[in-house]
Amino acid sequence: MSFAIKLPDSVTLYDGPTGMTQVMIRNRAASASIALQGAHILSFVPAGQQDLLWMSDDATYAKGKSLRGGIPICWPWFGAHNTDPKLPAHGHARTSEWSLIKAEDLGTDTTRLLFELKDSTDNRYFWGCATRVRYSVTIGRELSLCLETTNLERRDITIGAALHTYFRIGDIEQTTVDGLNDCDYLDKVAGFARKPQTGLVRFNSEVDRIYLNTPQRCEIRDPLLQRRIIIHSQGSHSTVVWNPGQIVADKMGDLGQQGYRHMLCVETANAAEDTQILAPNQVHRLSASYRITAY
Ligand code: TA6
Repeated sequence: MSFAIKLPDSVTLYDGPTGMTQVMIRNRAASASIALQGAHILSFVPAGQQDLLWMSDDATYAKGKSLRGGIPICWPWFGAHNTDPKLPAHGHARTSEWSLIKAEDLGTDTTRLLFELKDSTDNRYFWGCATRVRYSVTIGRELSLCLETTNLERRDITIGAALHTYFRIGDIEQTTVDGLNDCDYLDKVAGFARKPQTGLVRFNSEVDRIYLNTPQRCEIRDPLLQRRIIIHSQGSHSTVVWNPGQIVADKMGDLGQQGYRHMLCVETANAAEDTQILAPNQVHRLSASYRITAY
């Protein structure tokens, strides 16, 4: 496949399911694949380890459809649009085409890619604001992400966002999240009631929460896969924690057989009261990095 920019040896392009263009990265520390639709990271496998990410066996790979699993980018709003219910949940960045504008090796074990959201009809139709949106993805021993929004309007704009990461886990009922102790959360399952978190976050039914004033570090503890996933965030003071539980998962239809047991979303976000107001020319960066360590 020919391409406008020069690609290093660690990066190749190929046609994924239903002809969707995907980028494959292989260096000494890790391999990864990313769909150009949504700049959607589908897998990240550090050398000698299991995938950090979970993709549903029943994900639909179709133009303009969000993929279930991996790392969807929620932008320019998180969740439902706050005034127009007809607009797509989580915005349109996750279903729009992105361009790969740069790819470079930083040594033999790190590769950095830079994507830009195309200024598409969707962008103008759903959003209508002039912005530059870039997404830097660094693949090495850890996976590092930075979503950068620049306001090109002559007025303030409001941005909500999340890196809606689906982590692969051994079993949801044995998995916990540490680091959110003492934070309040908005509980979507209880009409967004505000509640305090005490201790570890545990899962035995649907959990759908926006944690507020969250620290820059939290971790997923997974005794079955014998690993911990350390999450570092910047430019974010809200963290979304989501697992649909069996009842909601069965209704969703694209989570696969018992898929909900093997996924957990912990999302570095700008959600609820952490939504960002950007002045003209202001740049906001939402960053996350993920590292796997022994349990
Ligand atoms: O991030 C949690 C959440 O907003 C949940 O409320 C749940 O609906 C999930 O995202 C998936 O949303 P989606 O639009 O991808 O079906």
